[in-house]
Amino acid sequence: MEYEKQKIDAGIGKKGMPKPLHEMSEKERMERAARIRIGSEIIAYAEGFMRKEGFAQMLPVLLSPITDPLWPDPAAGIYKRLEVDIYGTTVRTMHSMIVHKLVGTSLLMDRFFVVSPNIRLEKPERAATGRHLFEFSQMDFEAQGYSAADIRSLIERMLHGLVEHVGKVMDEEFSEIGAEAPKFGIPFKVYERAELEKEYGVDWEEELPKHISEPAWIVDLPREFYDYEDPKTHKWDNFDLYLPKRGELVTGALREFEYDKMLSKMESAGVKKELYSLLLELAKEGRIKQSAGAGIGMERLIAWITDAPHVGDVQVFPKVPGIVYDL
Ligand code: ASN
Repeated sequence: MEYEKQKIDAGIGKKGMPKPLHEMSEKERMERAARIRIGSEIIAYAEGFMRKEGFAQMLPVLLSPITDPLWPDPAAGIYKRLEVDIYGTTVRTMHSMIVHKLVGTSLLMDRFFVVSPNIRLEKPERAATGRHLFEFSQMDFEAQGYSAADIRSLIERMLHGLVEHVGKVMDEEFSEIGAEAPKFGIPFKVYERAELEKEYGVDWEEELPKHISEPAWIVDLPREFYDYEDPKTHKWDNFDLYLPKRGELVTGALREFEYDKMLSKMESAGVKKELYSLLLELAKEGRIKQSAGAGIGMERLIAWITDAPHVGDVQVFPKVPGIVYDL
């Protein structure tokens, strides 16, 4: 079936969009294959790194009554939420395993990670951003007793080691796509969100990537109930990592764990608290312990390192918002 016919009419042309395998030229297939091989090495390196840091790998959860509300979040662009009834219970396709991470680190083990497939039905007009997908995977991890700064430093070390490693072992693949692994120093620069708003206005997310030449942290971002907000200063102890030209790669934070704070944030954001009753109950009983964690968008990471025009170019079967391919 022609995917052109299936796409939602949002002014999205085929031009510049990742193609399905059967419509690609020999050269395009060679480039896709090189990116997939580099991606495979990137995933293996990142998983190995996390294990060495003492994180246990768990396998992903895909359906659950509880998932990430993705609200309030200035970057949210979901046009539809998927729910289905199974065994008499409504479950949702995974937006992110954030609540699973909070409960898992509180009740089972101090540190774990998961390469987690997430389904987020982004608005079709996001096809053209080159950085949105309706199915993607993030390396999502959480740790007891870590601060937000500890998590940022872990990510810096991982990315630094990662680019050095793939630059060395994936020589041939990089020359096939005519790219080089990015170079940068660590630690990354840290920007306050309020500073960026002053400099670039409310659209700083769009502007910042045009003005940086190395990855940079942005801290203090008002968003979902699970990120920690200082009750006195109202500063949020959370962060995003932004890439030059490409924008957000990572989000993470120190977490809320107290019942009253979570509840009042849900109420003021209009998030349905009934959907989070298990988490609230555990918090009320004092069984949620404070953790910190983050998620790294794997397709975005691979697309950056392999200089791919669109994040869908690093998926064997692209999942571009608004375009439903046969596979
Ligand atoms: N994984 C993110 C985090 O750990 C949350 C998300 O994906 N919305 O903060």
